[in-house]
Amino acid sequence: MPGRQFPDGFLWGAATASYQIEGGVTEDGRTPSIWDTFSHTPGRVLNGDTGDTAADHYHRWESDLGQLRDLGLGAYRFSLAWPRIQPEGPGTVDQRGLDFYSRLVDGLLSRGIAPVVTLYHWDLPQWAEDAGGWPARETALRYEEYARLAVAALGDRVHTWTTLNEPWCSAYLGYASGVHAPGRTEPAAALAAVHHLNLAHGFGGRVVRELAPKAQLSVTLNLHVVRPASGSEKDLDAARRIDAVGNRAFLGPMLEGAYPADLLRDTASVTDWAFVRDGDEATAAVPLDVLGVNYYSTQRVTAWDGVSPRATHDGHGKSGATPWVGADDVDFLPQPGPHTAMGWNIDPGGLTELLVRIAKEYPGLPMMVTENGAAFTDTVDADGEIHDVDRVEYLRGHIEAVGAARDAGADVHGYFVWSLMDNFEWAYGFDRRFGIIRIDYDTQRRTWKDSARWYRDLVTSGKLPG
Ligand code: IFM
Repeated sequence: MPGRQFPDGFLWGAATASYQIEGGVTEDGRTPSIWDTFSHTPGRVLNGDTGDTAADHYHRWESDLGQLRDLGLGAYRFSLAWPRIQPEGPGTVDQRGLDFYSRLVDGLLSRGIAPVVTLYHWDLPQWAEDAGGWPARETALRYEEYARLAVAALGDRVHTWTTLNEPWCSAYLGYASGVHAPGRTEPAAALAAVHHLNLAHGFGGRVVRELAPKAQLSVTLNLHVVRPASGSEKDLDAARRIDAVGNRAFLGPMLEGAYPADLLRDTASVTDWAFVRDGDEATAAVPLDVLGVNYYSTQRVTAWDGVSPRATHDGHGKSGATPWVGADDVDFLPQPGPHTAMGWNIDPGGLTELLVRIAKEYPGLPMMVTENGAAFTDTVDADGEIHDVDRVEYLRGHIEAVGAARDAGADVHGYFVWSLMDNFEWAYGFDRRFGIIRIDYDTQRRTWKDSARWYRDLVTSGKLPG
């Protein structure tokens, strides 16, 4: 089989996030984030796991950079921990936090690896939550101040600045279903959080333009591929509602400068959106150089009759609270397999569909797949090897899907595997492993899985074997 060749210049990378790998949570002045508080609250995270040590990257970052180099990667996507940079609150800065990331950026550059930096990947300082969190406008202003410190320190040494990672999760899992930190179940607050995240994105984007004019500006969204269970009007409307609250609540303000009218209508019984002030949507629409797209699986929805038992309700919190604010009448159907260890269905075609949709709706907008990968129950053989064939097949299928989207005209110029290494998988703790490098959490030993070798061969040749 001939195989697919990706062009020179296609950016191959791996991704991580601060709270998921760093550990060192009390070092060099760092104060708690909402995830420290949440993970230390009994019952919130599987097995009571916390990010206190995680993959100990805070101490092992140099050898981890060696792993990236050995993998032959062109880029590394990681996030900055806001509570390292402003541990004591607004108006303060801790140089030790900035210096840590500055060393990381220089270490990447000296190895020929482009730094792709996310400013916010969910570790809100606890002090910001105590002042109201994302439902409060103040948090967007505080975020701007933090972004200014980070971008002033790292500036154009960063290849791509990403303002936010998956604001859908921050808003709806954090404030509606409560399965993520800070664990609140307040639907109206979740919609206010949506808006203040959009606003923070705009503020952060302006800061990047001003202080790092040569860097690329980006945001990463986890866009949902939602399919109606049938062609009935009701099911089509269920899919539309999920698309509105899940996708267009961000795409609208960020790329079109306005919230979609149907979203405002669907959620009118929850909030009047009075927190949106004149000029906010225009602020959120800061022009992007590249859109980051995270993709894992697809969803199938139907209109719920309000009487029959629900099939499943994706992302419901323990209290039964839904993340899908304003869409209570939508039910999520079980998806046919195969599934990953997260219970997510494997559907590479959904990635092609998503990238082609965005290309059609926003012509000329370059994209990168900033996360894609899978958790599987890895086994370590007697000789210490991890033959994760299922992960290799997952990656192969999805990278082929990126190629297919490119063939169909989508301008996708990068792909980042999630994740470089096993890490703290939020509410699932260390139980779910997404890494192409295994972490032994007892010894902190790093071991390449077969998928790491397979990915190295791909990125060094640019060729997806047929
Ligand atoms: O681990 C997360 C990551 O932090 C954000 N995107 C999805 C991944 C897998 O759940």
